[in-house]
Amino acid sequence: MLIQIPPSSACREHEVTPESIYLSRRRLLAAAGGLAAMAALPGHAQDPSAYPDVEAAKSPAWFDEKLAGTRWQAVTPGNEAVTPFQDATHYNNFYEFGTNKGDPARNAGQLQIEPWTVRIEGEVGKPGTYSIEDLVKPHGLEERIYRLRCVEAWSMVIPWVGFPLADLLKRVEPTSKAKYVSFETRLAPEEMTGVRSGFSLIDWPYIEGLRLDEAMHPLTILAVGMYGRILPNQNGAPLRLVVPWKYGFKSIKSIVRISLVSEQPATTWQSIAAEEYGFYSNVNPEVDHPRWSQAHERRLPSGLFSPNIVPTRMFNGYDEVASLYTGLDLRKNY
Ligand SMILES: Nc1nc2c(c(=O)[nH]1)N[C@H]1C(S)=C(S)[C@@H](COP(=O)(O)O)O[C@H]1N2
Ligand SMILES: [Mo]
Repeated sequence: MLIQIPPSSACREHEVTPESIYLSRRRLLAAAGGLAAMAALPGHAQDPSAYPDVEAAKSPAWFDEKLAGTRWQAVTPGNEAVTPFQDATHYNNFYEFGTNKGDPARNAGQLQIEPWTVRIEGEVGKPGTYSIEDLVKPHGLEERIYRLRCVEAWSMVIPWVGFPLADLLKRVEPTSKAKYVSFETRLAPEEMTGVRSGFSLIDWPYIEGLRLDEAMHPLTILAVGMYGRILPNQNGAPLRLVVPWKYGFKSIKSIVRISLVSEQPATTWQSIAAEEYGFYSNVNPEVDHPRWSQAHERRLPSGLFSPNIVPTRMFNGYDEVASLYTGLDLRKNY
């Protein structure tokens, strides 16, 4: 985000968007119409193959068992087109695997995700180290189709499969001293070419954080899947945060530690450039990044000759979070 930018030139791979993507996009629009109709039938399971061009993947038994009970389309895309799977999985930010958008798809296969444990600690009554299967087991999965707005001014619409972070936090019983939640990504230099390169400005591991009330908001989820299948490594397998009203960098990938703390945590991008990336990072078309406007975004796929520019909405269109920020100056607290 520091090294590459001008957002207008940041999508080289999409300047020559193959015809096939547009064709599949048209099919997807048709499929989305069908899904909306299906969602109206209570208890009707969606066939995940409704998303075109999804690469099949072998997934562990714990995931298959949970996926079978998924509440599909718990949050629908409205009249927006879901981003094709190929774009959502080949245009990524995951700096542990390189700084170019295609690097995570190329390199994140190196990440060892089995076995995977998550440490939950700090201001909680029930700290512990959980295997990914034990962590997810008590929770019902839901499909949430959310807009993802990157601070670099591009965006996608992604069908996540996950569960509310609040449900997990309640399980571990936050104490009265818990005011923030901090999250940490796995750090394994031998698996992460971007960490080994030493080129990055990031002081690893990648850290993100939320205020406790933001973490408890029903829109905040932990995702384990997308497009009706397991999360690809480049999208943050096996467990990543999704906070749809905040810039994408808050949605930390491949989480190994969740700490409830009393002080605001020092987060990765804020530590690198506090004047550019704030702790809150709520999507806000009225507060520009010092080096570019945040008033509009490129909705991917977006080609050179058919740029798909849409206005950015306050809180990325998730107005229901506004009450979290009553009395807070969002210009100062960007
Ligand atoms: N650990 C880690 N998490 C991360 C990042 C990263 O570099 N490392 N990039 C963030 C940024 S800038 C964005 S926009 C989203 C992108 O998520 P996606 O690749 O699944 O679309 O992941 C976020 N989570
Ligand atoms: Mo981002």
